[in-house]
Amino acid sequence: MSDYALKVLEGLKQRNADQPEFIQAATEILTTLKPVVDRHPEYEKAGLLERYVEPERVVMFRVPWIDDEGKVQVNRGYRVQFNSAIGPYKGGLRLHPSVNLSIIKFLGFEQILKNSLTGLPIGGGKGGSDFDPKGKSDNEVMRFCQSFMTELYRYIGADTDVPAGDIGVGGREIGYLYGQYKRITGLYEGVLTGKGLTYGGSLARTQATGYGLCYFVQAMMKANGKEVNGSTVVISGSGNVAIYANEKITQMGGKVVAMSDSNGYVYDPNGIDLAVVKQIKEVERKRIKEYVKAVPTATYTEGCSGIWSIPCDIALPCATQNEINEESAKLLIANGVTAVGEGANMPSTIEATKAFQAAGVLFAPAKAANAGGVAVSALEMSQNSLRLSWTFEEVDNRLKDIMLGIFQKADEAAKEYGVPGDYVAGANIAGFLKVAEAMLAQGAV
Ligand code: NDP
Ligand code: 2IT
Repeated sequence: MSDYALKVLEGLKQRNADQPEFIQAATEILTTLKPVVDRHPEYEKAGLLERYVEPERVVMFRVPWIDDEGKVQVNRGYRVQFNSAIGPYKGGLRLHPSVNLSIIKFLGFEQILKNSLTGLPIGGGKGGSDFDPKGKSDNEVMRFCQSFMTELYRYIGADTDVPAGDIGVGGREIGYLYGQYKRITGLYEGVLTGKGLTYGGSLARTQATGYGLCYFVQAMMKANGKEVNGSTVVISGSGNVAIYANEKITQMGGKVVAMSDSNGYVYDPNGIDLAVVKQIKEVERKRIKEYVKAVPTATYTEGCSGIWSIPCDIALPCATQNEINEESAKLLIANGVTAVGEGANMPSTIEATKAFQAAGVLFAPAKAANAGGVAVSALEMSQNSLRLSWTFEEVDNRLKDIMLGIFQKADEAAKEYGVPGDYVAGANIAGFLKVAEAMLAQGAV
């Protein structure tokens, strides 16, 4: 690593010693930026990396809400506004009991380069809360969302910061958040994306992350003489990203044999029946183990990491961070995996990523491969500004072009900087160059 990047990373580790996920994301990025930093000695004088690793702003706040028994509950809310060099802060909100500052910072940090790769004018941000939506009634979720927005509204806006969904935040939550924002501010504006189609949402946003992941994986495989058609696929998770990755990969001729949730996984050698999964997850909000009641030929196994022991050609981790460790990666490699596409954010540990790359597995890193969601979010912002809605085909075609464009950028940057085929480095470098140039142009801010 260059002396400068190393120095910044060491400083970051000291100042954020209690933030392992943030350190992990920063280590991966700063390590791969060495050749860029070596070529641009002006970055050091401009304190560019020191500024880049420090969020422009972090907001943490109390979220009191009243449960169905009338008792007051309190959660902690976050919004990290990381970098606005190339556009207003943009990134999802996560509701999960594991949420803390380290997780929101790693997600916001990843988002800067992801959003840059889309080619659209969006900066990086992320937010959320340690609220657990599981087992809560619709009214409890609504009261939480209203209270969360009652504090958040003062920091966001269609031209300043535009949140969206992530784990635990889908159409229902975005609706409640939007209603409260409008009520407080009186503004009917594109302050959130992932909105319902009746109030400013974009067609194809629901599908965008999963579909985009498959477009990226297909482009990567094609460039390396391989194809999705005829492959066996394992997808972890059974939420928004996993479901629409399944839908698109199946349309491309792949067969998905396993999906999971945080309790366990189902294996269906005949190919997962996606209609059953959608009914369980999108309509009934139940557990994946219900699948075997509808499809008795399938099997359910407790524990989610076992899913990586199932032989497959393509693995698409679409659940959460660090869900594939080195051991799981080695199991996938031993069973002949040829491509890994990260639908979730940072689902592979650094050791797992290294194992895949050392074994010659085609590896599509999250910030490139899952950028389709935020890309269509940016298209939703465009439509809101235009006061127009595009057709599904129009949005989907733009999504395809954007994902192919991201693959090309990552591929070309990897070649130009001497690491051909390393899409991790390629994506980091291509995303970073645009942000760095914008930061330099705007002076020491
Ligand atoms: P959902 O809430 O719709 O689904 C999340 C899925 O992952 C569920 O199956 C959930 O299981 C599982 N999961 C969540 N946390 C854990 C955990 N700690 N351990 C094991 N499994 C877990 O979220 P999304 O599909 O939207 O998000 C999935 C991933 O994709 C996340 O990493 C997110 O950051 C990333 N992403 C999402 C985008 C989007 O547009 N939604 C865009 C880009 C990336 P359970 O129900 O049991 O909790
Ligand atoms: O991680 C992500 O890119 C998202 N959760 C989507 C963010 C967005 O603004 O659509």
